[in-house]
Amino acid sequence: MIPIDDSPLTRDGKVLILAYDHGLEHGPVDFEDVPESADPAHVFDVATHDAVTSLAVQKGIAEAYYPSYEDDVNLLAKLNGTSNLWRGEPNSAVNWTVDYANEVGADSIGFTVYGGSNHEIEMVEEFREAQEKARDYDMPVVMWSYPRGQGLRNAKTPESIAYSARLGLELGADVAKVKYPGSQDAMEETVRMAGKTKVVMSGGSKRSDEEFLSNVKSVIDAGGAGLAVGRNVFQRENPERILDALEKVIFEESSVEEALAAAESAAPEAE
Ligand code: FBP
Repeated sequence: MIPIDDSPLTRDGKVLILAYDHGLEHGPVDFEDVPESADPAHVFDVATHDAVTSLAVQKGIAEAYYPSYEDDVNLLAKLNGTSNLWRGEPNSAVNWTVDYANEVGADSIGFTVYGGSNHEIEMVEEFREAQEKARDYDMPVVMWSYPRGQGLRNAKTPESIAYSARLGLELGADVAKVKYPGSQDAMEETVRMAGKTKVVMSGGSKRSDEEFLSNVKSVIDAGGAGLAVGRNVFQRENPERILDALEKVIFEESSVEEALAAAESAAPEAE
């Protein structure tokens, strides 16, 4: 890993990636609750919020929309990805190169590795190629590190999640994006295993403001660097409000209650 605290991916050493590759990974179902979230321009507008340190998208969306936002949004090029139509052993096609991502204007790259998949070997080799090329451009590398596949009995245990963070360190990721391991203690262990690699929590499916912010708070209290989140932001009617609260929890170390109160006074929730 390389120091990334001066890069556009971080603010005061912390990270808040807005992830928007769901149209590929999950399909239109993720846009049903808030239909305008299917429009990438809407999510690019959301990503102009000060709290967002980068927006993660796939190639097609970057090519089509980033030219209108390059002054206001930092771009994280999510290089690989697979649709939910694929039913095989977990794997992810590499959809663009680091060189091309750089041409499009990316500041950093993201790459999924499914440790435990029967495709782990090829995914790690593809990661190696991208990681080393990213070094030529001083681009931070974020590993979406998800233990998943036939070889794993239980991919969601704290041990598997700590192992996935460790894969990030071992393989040269600057940031490892992992699922929440269920408790602050388990998150502390995950952060410890990641060493100098920063750990961010993957947002997960939509939940209440309190529950979601409490998870984020426990990541920060455990020494994690922040969050890479999609649905818990763009599936809300008022994404700015949750971003206001996230800004408080991640960058100002506020409590959940303080963050919610500040967000409420800035943008009251509709009755
Ligand atoms: P969410 O915050 O919506 O969980 O997004 C994070 C993310 O990693 C996305 O980048 C990706 O599309 C999705 O989760 C993949 O989720 P999964 O493979 O677990 O269904």
